[in-house]
Amino acid sequence: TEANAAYGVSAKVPAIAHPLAEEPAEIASNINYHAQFSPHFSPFKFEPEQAYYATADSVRDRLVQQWNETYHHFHNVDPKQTYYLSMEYLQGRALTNAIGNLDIQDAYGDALKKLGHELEEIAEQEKDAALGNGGLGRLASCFLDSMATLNLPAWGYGLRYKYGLFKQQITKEGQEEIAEDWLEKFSPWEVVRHDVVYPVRFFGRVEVNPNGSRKWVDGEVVQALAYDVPIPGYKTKNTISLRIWEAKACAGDFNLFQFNDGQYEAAAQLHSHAQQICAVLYPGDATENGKLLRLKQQFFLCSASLQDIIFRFKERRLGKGTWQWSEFPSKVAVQLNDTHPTLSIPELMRLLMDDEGLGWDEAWDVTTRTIAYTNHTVLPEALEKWSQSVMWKLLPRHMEIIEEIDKRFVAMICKTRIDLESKLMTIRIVDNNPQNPVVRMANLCVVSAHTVNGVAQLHSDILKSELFVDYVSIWPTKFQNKTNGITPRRWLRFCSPELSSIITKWLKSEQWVTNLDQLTGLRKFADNSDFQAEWASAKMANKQRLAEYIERVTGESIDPHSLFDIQVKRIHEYKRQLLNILGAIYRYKKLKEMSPEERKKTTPRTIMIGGKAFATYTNAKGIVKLVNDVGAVVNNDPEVSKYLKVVFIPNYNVSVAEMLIPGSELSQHISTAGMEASGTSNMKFALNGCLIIGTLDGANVEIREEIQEENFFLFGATADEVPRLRKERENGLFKPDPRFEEAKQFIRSGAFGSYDYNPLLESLEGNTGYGRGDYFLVGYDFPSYMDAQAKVDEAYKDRKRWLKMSILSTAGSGKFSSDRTISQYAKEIWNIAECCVP
Ligand code: GPQ
Repeated sequence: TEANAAYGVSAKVPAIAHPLAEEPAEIASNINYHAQFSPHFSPFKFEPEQAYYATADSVRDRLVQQWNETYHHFHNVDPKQTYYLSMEYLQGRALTNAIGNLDIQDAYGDALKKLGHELEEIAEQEKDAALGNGGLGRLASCFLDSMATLNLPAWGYGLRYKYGLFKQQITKEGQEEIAEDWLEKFSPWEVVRHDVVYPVRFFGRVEVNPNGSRKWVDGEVVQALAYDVPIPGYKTKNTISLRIWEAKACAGDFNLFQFNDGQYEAAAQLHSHAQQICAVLYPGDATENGKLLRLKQQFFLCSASLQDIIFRFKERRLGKGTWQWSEFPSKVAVQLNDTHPTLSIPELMRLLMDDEGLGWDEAWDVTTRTIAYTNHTVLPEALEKWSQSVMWKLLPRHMEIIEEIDKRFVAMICKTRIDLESKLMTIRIVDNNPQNPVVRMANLCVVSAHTVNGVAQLHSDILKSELFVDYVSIWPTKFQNKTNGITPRRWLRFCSPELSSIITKWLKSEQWVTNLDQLTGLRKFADNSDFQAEWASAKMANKQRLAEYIERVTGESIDPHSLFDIQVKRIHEYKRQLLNILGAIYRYKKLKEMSPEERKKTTPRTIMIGGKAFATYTNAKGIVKLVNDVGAVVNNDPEVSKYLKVVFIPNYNVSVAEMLIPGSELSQHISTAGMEASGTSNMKFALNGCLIIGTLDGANVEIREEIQEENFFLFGATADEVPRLRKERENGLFKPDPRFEEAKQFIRSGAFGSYDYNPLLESLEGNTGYGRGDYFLVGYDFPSYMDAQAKVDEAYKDRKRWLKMSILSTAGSGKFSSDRTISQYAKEIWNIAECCVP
């Protein structure tokens, strides 16, 4: 105990290893044990940071035990297993989630108190693991949580980027990007598997053997080293793996001769090539070099993961004597998260043919029965196309295989579907346009995968009726819908303990956490004034917590009694943050024109906007700048700032979302109809009793169906009207609403400073061309948006009505659990069943 005191830890708490302790006193001594015997810092310190790492080490002990058991159980049972391949995972923080899923929050809270710390405070020490950009990456993380919770045999594969998504700083110039070193100290949530290493080749050439077989040789070989992150299920032993690959040079690649000769850089050249691969999430692809690196990353993920999957298949089958390749698809399901891991298709073909000796037909049968593809966008600029010359250079054998797949597809069309011959230009995989010969990755996926799915009903319908319409006529049963979902653990149970305990109390059960449909049981209390009062006080506590956060990070003090109106997501023109800010500008102008008496009758609002802009996306950066400039004027206007504030929330990420969403009352999901594949934050807000103002786009359509139309503030054109509206605009037939003109004119007048907003304003003008003739229809939707906002203001004045709508939003959100989504994937695409660790 004297030593403890010397470490700054309470002398009353001994340092003893109790890896699976239940009692707070024992947990405290276990944390204390890690503080001393798993040292990461100099002794004599036990500040929140040291306490965080010691607590994480102690929680990890438990996870490792469950994790090993899960690994062995899957190995012994040898069920069909799913492998989710994704270039992105937005895991956020792990400590609170792990403690919550292990159901040990009270004991850990008490234990830390004994050590002089608060659990919430030390949890804030953790850096977000931001190995993703936005919705697609966060979806992958929610899916892992559901796979573990549903006891499914499933793993995730990804890349271990050294620098994840950049940190956003707001300066006078607008957004500035700063490298975010999430591994700066280290992550306690990963385990390096020194025994799991695979070679991954780049460049080189194809060698043809006398027997006609082909082999990829020479070039550069990099090692893929596995790091595993444990993913615990909620209140179950099952703990699955997210395996992320790191690139390493081979030991022999270091040229000692050159080094001793003083040529330090040349000596380490192959090392630095290897390091570049996992250096940064999605490096800018504006240059040829950038493109090559992104393609290298994609192939690195595919090749390492498939070698590992094949190794495990053989290992488990060998225990049973032998294996047949035809059994592979009954043991392995591979899900491609968008086209980013498309190279899995030719890589699996190559491994089967060139390494395992299968013929084309057999390899093709195995590959196509194994792989399924999820599409996440219909935006043309986001559909991946890779230059054929880059592909030939980097992956010569894969290009041969892709050309063969394409050739066979074309032959099949010519033989069986002459009616589609004229469509070949768009539906074949290889586009030989001499100006720009490319490989179309989505086409490769659709031709090769056994199942293709969209991520919301409307999106899946658009895929079938537009983007993939010709393929539907070839393979009518290949296409499915899997409406996205979110994990109710992170996105309600843990991020809003106050609201959660009220829900549990009134439903008299906590089963909603794993059976979210039970939330419908709240509908009968929607008018109950006791329930409403408890609901209102939980929401107020969350608003207050949010207000404190905003004050801390922006210096802006906001009124917790104003309507908290939030739009947080990546900044993109199709998501229309511009519509939001133009609405705010118009509101400000009208408030200025009102008398003080009139102002008092309005509904006070705090409009919060947050999100990151891609570093080279000029208009998105202009939007960030505009929001900040509008905030600077509005918030410092003594006449208005009591009734309106506009706050830009810097560095939006997963842990910021966990703070914002529970405290929000209105959220904006206002994309041009048909453009947002699904959206998933809309689900998080609705689940937290936040009302939605939105268009009939993505999953909004289904959310509105579930929570009833009277509880949703709808506006805007529908997806089927959009093409006609764009045409009309091109033909000069669009007459803008005067309110829209007034808002734009106000910006032009210099009301928000002298920054050059012309490029941004131009994007809303014209018929076509540079301005794109307001391609995203901000002008067309503006009046109905403003009308819907007026309805919001009215509804907020009626407390009881608003609370009822808020309760009904939560009550109607059951469908949007990722447990539902993953169960559907398991049954309808993967054909896998539960494999529960006893
Ligand atoms: N999405 Cl293609 C991304 O976040 N990144 C991407 O590269 C692509 C899609 C989003 C999409 O925009 C949202 O509508 C979806 O809700 C989300 O994927 C998950 O499906």
